[in-house]
Amino acid sequence: MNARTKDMNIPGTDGSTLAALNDWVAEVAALTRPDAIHWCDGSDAENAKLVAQMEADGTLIRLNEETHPQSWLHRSDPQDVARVEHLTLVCTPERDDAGPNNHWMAPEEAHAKIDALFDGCMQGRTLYVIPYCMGPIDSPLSRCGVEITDSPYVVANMRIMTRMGAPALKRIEREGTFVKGLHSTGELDPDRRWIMHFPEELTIKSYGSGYGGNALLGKKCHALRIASHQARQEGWLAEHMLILGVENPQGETHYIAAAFPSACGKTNLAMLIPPEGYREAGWKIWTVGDDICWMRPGADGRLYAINPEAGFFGVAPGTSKKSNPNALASIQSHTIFTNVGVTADNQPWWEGIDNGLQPATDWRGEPYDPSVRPAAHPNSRFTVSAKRCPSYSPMAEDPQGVPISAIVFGGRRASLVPLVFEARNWIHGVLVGAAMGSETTAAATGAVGVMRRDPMAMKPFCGYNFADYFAHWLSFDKPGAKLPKIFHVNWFRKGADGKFLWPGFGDNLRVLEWMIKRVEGRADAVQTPIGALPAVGDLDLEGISLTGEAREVLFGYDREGWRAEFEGIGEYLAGYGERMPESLRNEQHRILTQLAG
Ligand code: SAT
Ligand code: MN
Repeated sequence: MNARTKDMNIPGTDGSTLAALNDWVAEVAALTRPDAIHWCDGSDAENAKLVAQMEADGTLIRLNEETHPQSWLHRSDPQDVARVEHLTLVCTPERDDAGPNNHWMAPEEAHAKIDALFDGCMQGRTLYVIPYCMGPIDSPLSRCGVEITDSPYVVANMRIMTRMGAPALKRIEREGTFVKGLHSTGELDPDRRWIMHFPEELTIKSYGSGYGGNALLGKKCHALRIASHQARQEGWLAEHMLILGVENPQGETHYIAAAFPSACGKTNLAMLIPPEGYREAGWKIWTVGDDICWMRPGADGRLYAINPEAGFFGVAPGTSKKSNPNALASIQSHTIFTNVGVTADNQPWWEGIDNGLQPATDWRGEPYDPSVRPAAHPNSRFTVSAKRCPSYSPMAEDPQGVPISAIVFGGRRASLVPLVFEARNWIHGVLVGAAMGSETTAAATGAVGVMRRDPMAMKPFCGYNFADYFAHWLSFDKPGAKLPKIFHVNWFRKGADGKFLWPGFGDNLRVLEWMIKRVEGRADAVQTPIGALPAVGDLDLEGISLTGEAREVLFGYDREGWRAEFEGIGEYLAGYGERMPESLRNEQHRILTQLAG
């Protein structure tokens, strides 16, 4: 315990055998001046106590115990419902190391700004120390961190989303290193809010928000922004990707990692239920993860992936028995719902749940009136353990990870982009990822539905300069590497009437099947400048009917439109200046020339 905390007589700063951890807790306690310090062990008893306390003070509202046992509703501050990208900073000594893709502040200035907010902010509150492990506790691919927070809601969510408590602390003490995450909900004032990252110091500081991606520091802050920086130094990849296993009727399983921006259906794809004909034939989908993927080359040259998370923080609206029965089954019990509506008998309710019930109260706690606001906030969420998911893969707990056969990039594109295409090779695949565009969603504050470049779905999450990030991706292409094939998909193409042309959901397996056959060298494709596209007949479309327009645009490509797109991609890459790898600029140029020729 350091001198200052001893003077202040704050007991409990020495909860670990690791001096570096005790010293940091003491330092934070001296700054934030909590009434008490609690080291989380992750036990059921600890959780029950915290939940009871939150029920008593109204932070959590118990839902219908008969229909939704051990489930709670949390209503956040109405001004605190999504990630705040404009207040999220990467604080590297050199501005260029954060890159044009990040908001930046010099570390010294950033520390001073946020420490002034932390000063005394935990008076009257308890400081919780949360040791956590991202990934299976015994995996060499996993990494640990400690989050300090004054929010019991954060503790309860971190317990579901990470391997939290005593086993994580043991690993941290053995390894001696951990990512430091300091969080306080502060006053929940949007003008006193920052989410700051100090990659060189393996440190995160977050003040003034209790929302998921801003406050559960193991998730986007550690597992993506800080981890992407670590991954670059250590030769691996930290990606905004779901991981799923596709088991064919012969019992062989291929694992696929797929990157889509927030709220573009990663959870739905990760938990896909095969269409009837496929199910009868014996196809199965195994869920490994729905949001984050850490991959590294194995001894055999293939990429092996783990899901660093232990739970799902999924978007509630639109989740139904039809769209995602596995998610719905997962959240029948032991779930924390945030900002959903409730029925008169206290069951959770959201737009698109399609269960025949009606909401009585909206997410603000007011009587439901559809002319005022939707029952559930568009970015309302459920937090649930991955083990509750019927399709959860036993391989998700394998310390060695799963071998990846295909990487998929995708976005929300109403026009131009066909259903699926395959990259020529790794360089082209990296360009496909780098050029990704998508329409914005409610997962971040700001306008919804605006097309923006979101390379590899990492725009809000890459902890360093995108140009260096693309170079890092390219570096995996070396002798002996057996890299996955790279594909691009678009489930969101619309017809002239503004309606989606592809049925999506379970039928997306038809596209995955084609990819796997391509990996195995058993499917045809049509070569075009943008990549290899299936002909309509190359996909199994039995059991669905597509309009003539759908067949034409989902499986075709518009040369003129793509030429304009590639000009835009060229301008986008040029925005990164000299740091942009030459091979990527050459690849863009090569394709543009073909499209123009
Ligand atoms: O809020 S989170 O960042 O955790 C979820 C998301 O936006 O993907
Ligand atoms: Mn996400």
